[in-house]
Amino acid sequence: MRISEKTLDLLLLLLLLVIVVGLPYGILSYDRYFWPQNTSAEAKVFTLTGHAQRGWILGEVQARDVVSLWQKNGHPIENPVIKVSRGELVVFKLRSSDVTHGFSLKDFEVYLTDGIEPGKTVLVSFRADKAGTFTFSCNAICGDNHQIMQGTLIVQA
Ligand SMILES: [Cu+2]
Repeated sequence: MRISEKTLDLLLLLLLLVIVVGLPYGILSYDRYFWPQNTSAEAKVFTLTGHAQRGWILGEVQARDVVSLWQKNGHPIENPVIKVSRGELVVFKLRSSDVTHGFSLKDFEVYLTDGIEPGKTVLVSFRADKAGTFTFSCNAICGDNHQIMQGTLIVQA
């Protein structure tokens, strides 16, 4: 049996639809697949988004939203302060809204070597086993504000 051109067109259209619909779904399930392995129910999870001018922003922020957020908050750089209790398992979900950033929290031996590329999520976790005030920073030179791209982790006893 000969397949008519119209049928072939329809098949190609269907194939295209499957790809267009399936791709985002595939990416989402990929994200989900990796997520549970790296966390546990008791973990304290924080999302940090890096921005070359704005520094670390608490939460997941898209590049297009950074400027309006910045204008709303006034200050160009307002470093995030994260509070946890001693003994808690802490997970940072690290994102970038623009260029490749890095992450280091020396006091807990957290040090990224591969960087945080835009569009990807890098998970780091550690046990907050000592109380105090600690500084985390960006360890990939990302622009003029790289030196002040920092945040504070407070571990309460
Ligand atoms: Cu950076």
